[in-house]
Amino acid sequence: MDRILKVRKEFDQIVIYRHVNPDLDAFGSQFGMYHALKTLFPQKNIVLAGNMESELLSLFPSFEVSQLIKGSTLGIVLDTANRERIDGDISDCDRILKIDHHIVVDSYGDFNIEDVEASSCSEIVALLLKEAHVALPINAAQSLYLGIIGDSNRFLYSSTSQKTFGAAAYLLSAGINIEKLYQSLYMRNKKDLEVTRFIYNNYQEDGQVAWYYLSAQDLEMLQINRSQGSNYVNTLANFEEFKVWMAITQNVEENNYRVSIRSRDIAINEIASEFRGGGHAYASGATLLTLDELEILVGKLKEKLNG
Ligand SMILES: [Mn+2]
Repeated sequence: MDRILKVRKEFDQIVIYRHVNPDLDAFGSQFGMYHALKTLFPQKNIVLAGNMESELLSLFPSFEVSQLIKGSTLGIVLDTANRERIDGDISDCDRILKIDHHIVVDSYGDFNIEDVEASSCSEIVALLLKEAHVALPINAAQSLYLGIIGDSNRFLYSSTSQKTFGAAAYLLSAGINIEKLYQSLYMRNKKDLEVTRFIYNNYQEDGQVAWYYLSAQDLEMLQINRSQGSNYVNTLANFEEFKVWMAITQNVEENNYRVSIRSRDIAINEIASEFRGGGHAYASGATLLTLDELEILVGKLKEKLNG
């Protein structure tokens, strides 16, 4: 980290990137790095890259949009496994520093800090700053904490390690108010209640597989878009009778049906890949061309559960 801080001193500006479709960890590591560098190098031009339209932004401390200047540029790319997923153009950077926790497929940086064991990219950034004894500003700490919470599902996933809690302790020492943070993160509204009620009233089951289906009409009636509709998949999680649970949503634009599959104890990504999808062992996505395919998918899942 000291070496990197020294390297940073040599650049006129630093551009901070993250992946497209940012989640809490992408934003968290990006804003955490941004606010930390702003404090460390107040004379430097620190630029946030990527599309900044997201509902998630209301959770994060405010930031300034600054323009690129001419001069030597360091690009820091966070939480992004491969070049294609970077939100923004890195071609004008003189040097690239990649910091990531995904499986290593593309070490596109001039410097690469890759830790696949880390719960989140935000954890890596927090520990780097801790190692360098940076007195963290509260807005950086808050951002990084949100990132860790997002990717570890509030320390629930097995990716949570002693290092994760070490990072969290360092962030807490900056004085963040986690109760307020959790309140803003987990606050729901009546619309959520309506969608949840609809799912509980209409879900279907076959053996140990449960799912809900939201047609375009349902989505319109519930006043949510398709991807929001599939985000409710874990409404069917944590029921002892169901080992696999799914959200199926009609995708009118592409004339198909998107499936989010979650499971407990049993890997479902190989089955997902048979239906134009894939992902993690216990969390995958798939696409059905017709609803008739759903029956085949459920059949294969049941077969796997019984095998
Ligand atoms: Mn991440």
